[in-house]
Amino acid sequence: PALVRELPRAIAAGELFMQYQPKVHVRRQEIASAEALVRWDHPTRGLILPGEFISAAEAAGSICALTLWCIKQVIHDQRIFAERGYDIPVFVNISGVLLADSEFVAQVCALLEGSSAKIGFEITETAVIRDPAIALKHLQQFADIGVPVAIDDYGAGLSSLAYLKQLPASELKIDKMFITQLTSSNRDPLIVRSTIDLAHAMEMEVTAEGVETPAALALLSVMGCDLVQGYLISRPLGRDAFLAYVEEEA
Ligand code: G
Ligand code: G
Ligand code: NA
Ligand code: MN
Repeated sequence: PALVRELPRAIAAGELFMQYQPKVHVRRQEIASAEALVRWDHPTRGLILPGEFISAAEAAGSICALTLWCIKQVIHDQRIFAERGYDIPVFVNISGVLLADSEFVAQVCALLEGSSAKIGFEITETAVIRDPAIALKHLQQFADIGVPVAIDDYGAGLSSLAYLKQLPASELKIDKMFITQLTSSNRDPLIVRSTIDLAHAMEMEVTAEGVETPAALALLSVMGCDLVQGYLISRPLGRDAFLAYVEEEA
């Protein structure tokens, strides 16, 4: 509880920063987009990962301010990528709490509508379950202003085909729990292959998260997976290290 009360101060003091993890297009072998992940460089505790403060921020009511800061920071960093000639869409994680928050959605739409920033959102299906009608309305508003939505951690939570059927999403991210043992498990390849086929039938791109080995990448390629993300390709990197990665790959 003490930690999350420090968030407003931390934001003002510039202790938060974003890391970027590339998502690579398998067939084209080029970077397609990146996922933005927030980190907190705390003056006494050192580096704190979002697992330690996001759910507390949701409970404390500071997730809206935190997420707006993240989006603005990503827009800022993306402009630096663009100045170097790299036009890279960046996906920001959005908590379920915020999908029910009309004020948040209005502020985000005001920020992004008519802007040249290429921001997408990653949401989990669990996020939609709280109040599906409102969440779907808000997701449609994002779609209407050209903000792509990716379904995150697919298969790991309370996945329901009833939600998949309705969500206006253009990308499905298969949870890393099905990928990290892809080539040593009997069932994971069956689940992954059928999920890829299902997503393609619904005209969605598929990302595999947690790709850690060349063998997994090779199998995903055969299965027709569109995008890969994971330690094999790159860990999440700070802005300058990410830019160096992008320049190296170009
Ligand atoms: O690298 P990693 O520890 O960052 O991510 C842990 C979890 O934190 C992931 O589930 C990720 O989606 C979430 N996360 C990372 N950054 C953000 C953020 O800016 N907002 C929200 N809501 N979740 C985030
Ligand atoms: O819930 P979400 O998918 O947003 O969480 C992403 C989390 O997965 C982050 O903590 C990120 O650092 C981590 N991650 C990214 N790539 C890999 C990987 O290849 N293997 C593992 N185990 N974790 C990864
Ligand atoms: Na995510
Ligand atoms: Mn995920």
